[in-house]
Amino acid sequence: MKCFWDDRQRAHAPGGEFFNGALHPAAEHPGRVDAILSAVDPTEAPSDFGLEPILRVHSADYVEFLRTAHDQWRDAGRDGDAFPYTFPVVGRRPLKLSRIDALLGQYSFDTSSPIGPGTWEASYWAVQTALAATDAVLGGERSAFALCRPPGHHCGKDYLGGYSYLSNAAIASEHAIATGRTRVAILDVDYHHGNGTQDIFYDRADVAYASIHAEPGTDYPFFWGHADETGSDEGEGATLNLPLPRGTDWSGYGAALTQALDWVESHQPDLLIVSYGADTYERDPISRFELKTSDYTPMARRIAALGLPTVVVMEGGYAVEALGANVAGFLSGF
Ligand code: OKP
Ligand code: ZN
Repeated sequence: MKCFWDDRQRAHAPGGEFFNGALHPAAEHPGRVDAILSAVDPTEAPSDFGLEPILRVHSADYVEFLRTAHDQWRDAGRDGDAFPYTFPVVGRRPLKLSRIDALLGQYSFDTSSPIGPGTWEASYWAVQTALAATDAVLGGERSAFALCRPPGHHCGKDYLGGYSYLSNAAIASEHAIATGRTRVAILDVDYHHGNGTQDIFYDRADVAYASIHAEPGTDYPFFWGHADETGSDEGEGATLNLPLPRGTDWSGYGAALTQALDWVESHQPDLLIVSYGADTYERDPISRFELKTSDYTPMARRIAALGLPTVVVMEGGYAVEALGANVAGFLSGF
């Protein structure tokens, strides 16, 4: 299996994330890729597909904000990473915002996703990595792995959050559609619901989104990922959410996976994108499922058994000591 990686993804190195009333060490840090690279050998570097595929998913004003936010933060005399502190939850409307603090609130939904000097560069190359892996599969490879960081499944067309800034999986999906595929399915097996990916394709039938994740009643991102979120308009029925309780182990997970795989198959996609998070692992520091390292190979085998051209895009996974084995185990199933 071809594995894609670009070293510029290390440029995002948040100093911390804010939750429970305090700044904590960032769970999503460059050490995660060191762990993965110790067990997986990425032989492929992405070429540069430019901004065009990004702008098929994200709004131009959001992209411009992300590209310049840290410079604006510095121009405002601030040190360190840029954080939002005020959010327009009562409704966003097209105001002419200029103050960096207003922009940060407008384009963020949480405080776990700081913008540092290298956030744009890393996010940009994460996207290019996902695009290169997708191109390989569209060109005939059965499967490919995109070692992406920061992850992407929480950010939307015009907002960041959940350690996500650009939607690697959504951009890869749109790239496949733009280059002639008719139907794409995204299977999201990260511990957290991929609210951003869901939001981007919620009203569309051509990109189906299925997710197995922790119940939003107990876990981040809280507001999305309920079983009754099934899509809207033309996309009605093209979203599937399978929330599972904390403590779920392979027996419970495997049953949900059967359901998700049947559903994916029924959509007859030309391409499958797997948003793979290793944070379902039993000792993940921010998650509460009970999967073991030995569960990832059978999990991947069952996905591979669909027989679809498949791009695996890296999302979360924070137990650094086991991350290499969990990712390598998963990939070996293909
Ligand atoms: C990103 B991905 C920590 C609160 C942090 C953010 C979680 C983002 C997960 N207790 N919340 O889906 O792995
Ligand atoms: Zn996650």
